[in-house]
Amino acid sequence: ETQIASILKSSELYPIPQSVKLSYGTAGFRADASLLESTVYRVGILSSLRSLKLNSSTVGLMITASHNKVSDNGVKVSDPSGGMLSQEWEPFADQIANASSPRELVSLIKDFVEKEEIAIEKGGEVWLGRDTRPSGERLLRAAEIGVRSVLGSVAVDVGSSKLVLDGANGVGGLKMEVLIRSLSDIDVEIRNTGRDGGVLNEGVGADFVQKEKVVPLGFGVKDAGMRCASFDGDADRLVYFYIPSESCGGDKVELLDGDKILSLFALFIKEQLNIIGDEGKKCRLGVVQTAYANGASTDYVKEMGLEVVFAKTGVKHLHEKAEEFDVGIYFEANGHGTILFAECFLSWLVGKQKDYSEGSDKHNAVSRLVALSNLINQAVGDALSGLLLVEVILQHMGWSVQKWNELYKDLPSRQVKVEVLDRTAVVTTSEETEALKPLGIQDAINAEIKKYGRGRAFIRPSGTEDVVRVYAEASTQEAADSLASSVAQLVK
Ligand code: NG1
Repeated sequence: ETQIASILKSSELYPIPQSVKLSYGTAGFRADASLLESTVYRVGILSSLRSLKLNSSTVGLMITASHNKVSDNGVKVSDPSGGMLSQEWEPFADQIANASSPRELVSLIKDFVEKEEIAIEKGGEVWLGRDTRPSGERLLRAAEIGVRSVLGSVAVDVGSSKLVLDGANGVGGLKMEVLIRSLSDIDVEIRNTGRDGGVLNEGVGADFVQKEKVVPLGFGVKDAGMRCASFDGDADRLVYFYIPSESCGGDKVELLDGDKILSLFALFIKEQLNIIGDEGKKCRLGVVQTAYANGASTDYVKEMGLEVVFAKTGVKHLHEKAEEFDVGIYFEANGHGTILFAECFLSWLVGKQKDYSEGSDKHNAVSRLVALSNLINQAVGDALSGLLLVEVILQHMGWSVQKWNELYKDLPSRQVKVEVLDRTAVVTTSEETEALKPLGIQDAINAEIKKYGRGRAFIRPSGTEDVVRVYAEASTQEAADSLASSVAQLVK
């Protein structure tokens, strides 16, 4: 039942175009790229089933229209041998590609699964690839959703996917242009370099994208589904985002902020320590966040078994606390952070690199951690090294930005700033989560918080602008907005 519901739900996203009949031709389906999303999504489902039929062996799904014109695209499936999909499955491909409704699609799949005696429980594995056609990213995403709508099946993006970077019209974009010339296996398109007259941090950059949760200038629906990132003006902050395909012209983004970057790093490091085994598990891996961290991210890292401590806003405070761990990961929600390795833990790792035999799982895990410690900027976080580490981990996991985003779902939040005559009138506790002055204001804030499910809010004076900042979190966006605005009223 949940399997059927999963396919019904995802197929709603990919309605079939009117009056087009598609057939699995000489080398898969080919058509004008604008007609192919529903077909590629359905071929994703077929590929998962093919993998399941063959004991979860890896099946390939390739998006290309080969020598045809660039506005065309296509999709073909390879069997685990590397050769073309067995011709016996082609009629099924034709049937599902042309199924006129989600119900008909589900019924065709059900009949086929029974006929072929496919055990659906195990989960299949499909590797996704594409050529350089601009429509490829969007179609690859459709394929991924198709593969994963067969519950338990995994889609591995084997690379070639481009990152689009917003340089905030600042120094980071310019330096990134130089850096990528010396790198292989990474394809980055840089926008907002400042050369075309754009203004520093104006409608662009990490702070804008994180606080407003909308696309920066120079980005739009044409980039739907693409993996995008923003630096801030001096390139010490980094956030990722993508434009959801269902946004239909709106300017909203799905934001992957500093908390999500921290969670990805924590997961990767934890995995390597697990591979090292009992000795690895002795490593004190900890996380430092501020009161601005999304509550869902804190829950996520705690569930992973990591220690979480809180520091005052400003990386100098986080850095200090991260130094207390063997490996300390710190990030502000705005995307400023890094990972610190204690000297003695690093020498232990280097020693182990010599002990373990080359090519063994443990040797690989230790080597990955040593490489990570060299890649990341341990002096203080910088967006360039942070971006390279995110890219490497995503490639290692075979993850898309959408898959990464699913680590946990952010609790809706809202930040506003209030201009006041004297911001020093607001005095907070050391963790900045409670206001001690003006007298009575915290009680009033608490009374507001109580009105909302999963409500949380605090105020603090900015250390960089003449404002008092208000942060609010709640179970819906409307509730978070309304809590933020009523707390802002109390500050005025
Ligand atoms: P203030 O203005 O003190 O909130 C802001 C950021 C800090 C830090 C500093 C330095 C927020 C809420 N605050 O500090 O995290 O990045 O600027 O740039 O993002």
